[in-house]
Amino acid sequence: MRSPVTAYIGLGANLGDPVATLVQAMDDVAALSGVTLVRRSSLYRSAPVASIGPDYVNAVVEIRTVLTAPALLASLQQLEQLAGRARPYRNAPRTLDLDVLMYGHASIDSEALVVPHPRMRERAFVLVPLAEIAPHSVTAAQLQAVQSQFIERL
Ligand code: PH2
Ligand code: MG
Ligand code: MG
Repeated sequence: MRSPVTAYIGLGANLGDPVATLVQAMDDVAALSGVTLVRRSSLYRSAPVASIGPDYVNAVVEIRTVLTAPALLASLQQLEQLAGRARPYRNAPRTLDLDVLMYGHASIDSEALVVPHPRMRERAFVLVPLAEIAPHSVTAAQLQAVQSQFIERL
């Protein structure tokens, strides 16, 4: 049996009913085989970053998982599909995005998955909810650097 790893998942949506989708997605992540949900952040409204369309709703959850990183990614992609995710082009508006932000202390750089998420430190919609549930993993300077990006707690 693999020993569990602490991982952080970023959730985002800006099509359909993003609040309902994110609440459901957190429950769906909690119900995944091999995953225990440890903490969920509040929901946040955020302006699109390098994307278009309506404001996003974002959140971050902490999990413990015995899944490998690729298996976790596959499970999250299934949940995106169930929520009707289409991928017409990069950063297109979406019904549900589930990103592996961190997977233990692992550095992964494969075709399918790059962890830690390469742009997470530039994004208030990741750092603010992450700081809420894992304050040790975000510095004041990092939060300061993204403070011009609009985000509000719902
Ligand atoms: N996701 C993106 C691109 N831009 N902007 C916000 N506010 N929230 C997101 O989740 C988001 C984004 C690519 O995944
Ligand atoms: Mg994303
Ligand atoms: Mg994604």
